[in-house]
Amino acid sequence: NLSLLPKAHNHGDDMPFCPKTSPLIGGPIHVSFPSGLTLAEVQRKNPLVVRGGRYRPPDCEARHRTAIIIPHRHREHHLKFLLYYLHPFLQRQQLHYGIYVIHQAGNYTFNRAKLMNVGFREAMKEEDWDCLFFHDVDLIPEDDRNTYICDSNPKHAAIAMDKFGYKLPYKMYFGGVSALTPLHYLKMNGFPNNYWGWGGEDDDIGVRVSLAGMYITRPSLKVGRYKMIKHKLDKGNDVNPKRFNMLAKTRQTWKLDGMNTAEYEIVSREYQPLYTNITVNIGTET
Ligand code: BGN
Repeated sequence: NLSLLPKAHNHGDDMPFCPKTSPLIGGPIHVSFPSGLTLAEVQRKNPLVVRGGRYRPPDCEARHRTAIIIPHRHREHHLKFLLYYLHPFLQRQQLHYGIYVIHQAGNYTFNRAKLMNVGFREAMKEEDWDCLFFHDVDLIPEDDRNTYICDSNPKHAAIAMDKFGYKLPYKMYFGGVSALTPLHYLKMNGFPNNYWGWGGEDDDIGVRVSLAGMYITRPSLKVGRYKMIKHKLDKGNDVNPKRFNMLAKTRQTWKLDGMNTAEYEIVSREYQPLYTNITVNIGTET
């Protein structure tokens, strides 16, 4: 009797598409940071997440394939909370998704934007993602309706962060969390490789969007809400004093520096239960 055989999770032709709006999403999420939380606990709560932090809805064919790219160094504590919230959040949205942590090797000054270039290239080698979310490790989305899918133009998702009083700090702000399709990303030659340390790289990226003939879309203030996990400026991520000069030149530099010139060496690629960890040597300032 065939009907007694266990039903394999089959992603063949016979699965219906997921509904356009997931029936599983709610509204605001209450975000707190439970002490004593462990990655093992997060794993236990997300039994359908497979090696490398990948997931596909079990009963329907996802309409969207989203990669989350998280630049990282010495923030294991933040990463744990982000994974705790992000996995169930993305599953409620019925996405096919994967989480990539891009870990900068060594102790040289941090370079957030270059790590994003690494994440883009390495993630696209693995799967045909149709949307990439470039995500700071310390920002937790606070509303289920903040859908992690791409728009027809680059999207700035972190429009309302608690540390800025749930408002945009300035009109051109493009920091925290943004979402681009591979086409958007390549059209603007990715992100700059030469912003070492804190500040300015997100503004440069915002300028690239418009220089490449695109514009920034945003969710509503009510939906694009994020809680930031409090922290001090990290060691190895000093404020970049060159950022003003560099920003003034983006128009001259964006085609000469970016995805087309990103050079790096992969140190390791580990498929952890809740994320893919790519450790990379991105060199130093020249
Ligand atoms: C801005 C920074 C951004 C940062 C936001 C929010 C600069 C460039 C000089 C104009 N930009 O001032 O990188 O994300 O604050 O903290 O420093």
